[in-house]
Amino acid sequence: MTTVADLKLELIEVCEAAARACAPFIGSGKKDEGDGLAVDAMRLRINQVKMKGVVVIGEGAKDEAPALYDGEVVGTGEGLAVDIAVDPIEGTNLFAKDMPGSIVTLAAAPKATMFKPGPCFYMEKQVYPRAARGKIDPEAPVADRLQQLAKALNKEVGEIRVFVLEKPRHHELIQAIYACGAKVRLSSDGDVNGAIQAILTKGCDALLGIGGTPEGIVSACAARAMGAEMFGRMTPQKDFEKELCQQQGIDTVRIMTRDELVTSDDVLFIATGLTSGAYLHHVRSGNDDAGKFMTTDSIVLSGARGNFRRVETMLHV
Ligand code: VTB
Repeated sequence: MTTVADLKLELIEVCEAAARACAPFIGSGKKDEGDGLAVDAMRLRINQVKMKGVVVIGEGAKDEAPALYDGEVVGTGEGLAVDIAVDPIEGTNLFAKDMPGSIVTLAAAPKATMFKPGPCFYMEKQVYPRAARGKIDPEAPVADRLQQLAKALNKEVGEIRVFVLEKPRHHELIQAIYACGAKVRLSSDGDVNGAIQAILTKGCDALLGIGGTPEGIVSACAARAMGAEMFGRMTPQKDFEKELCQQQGIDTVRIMTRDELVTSDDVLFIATGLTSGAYLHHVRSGNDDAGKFMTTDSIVLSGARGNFRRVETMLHV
């Protein structure tokens, strides 16, 4: 293995294993049970991958959910040194309610190339497709940015669809988008899913708004792999988080570029569908003469020039 991208087939299996493990809880109304199973399956499989991996972006601290934790050493300890970012169930509410857009996600890049957000759990994100790269002024008002985007995509502003998390903090943003005549795709959760829709131009043309920083780093890996555009700014929301950011001198003003969020071109992003979505099927199960099987649908984005794979796996379990 000479590159992180070479690990793709093994790391897909990590995501698939997580998806199969938690699938029985899709639509069960229970989010923690599924999350725990996904985390355990992911941990078991990732520790068989030949790499010196460290989880630099885990989850859990924010939601106090079961997690692969920050600093956890993963892999067999041989081969390449790799930064791993994971979200075993991105969109646990969507998962529990069987609503579109819940995915297993994992991103990988060479050691020390992923930005470490420290105590800042929230990031203001802007994600645009490849055709808009270099053509959006991230500091400009939303109306101007939508104009720039429409021009880059050769569309009318009224044809632009922006993914925004449906949260009270986004009220003004949503009104500003409507005021331009553009459309908003709202979802209660899952802004990695929104970022991927924008990156692949599958359903949306942009993602705007404040979501989790871990999800932001994962999205930046996907954006870099596809040559798409992304910007991020640390925006602490909770009081304790604001205090910690201030104490640690975290810059909450400057907008970071995609290439600051992940500094290598050798990036890998994987998503496996849990519930149905704009670009992935949900986990399916069935029986044939060889017994019970489960089918998963994944996408793999790698390198920096837009290498895209779709992997459907049917496995007897
Ligand atoms: C964000 C977003 C995630 O949860 O973290 C959000 O990035 C949490 O926002 O994709 P609130 O704390 O305001 O609820 C998700 O939507 C799902 O984990």
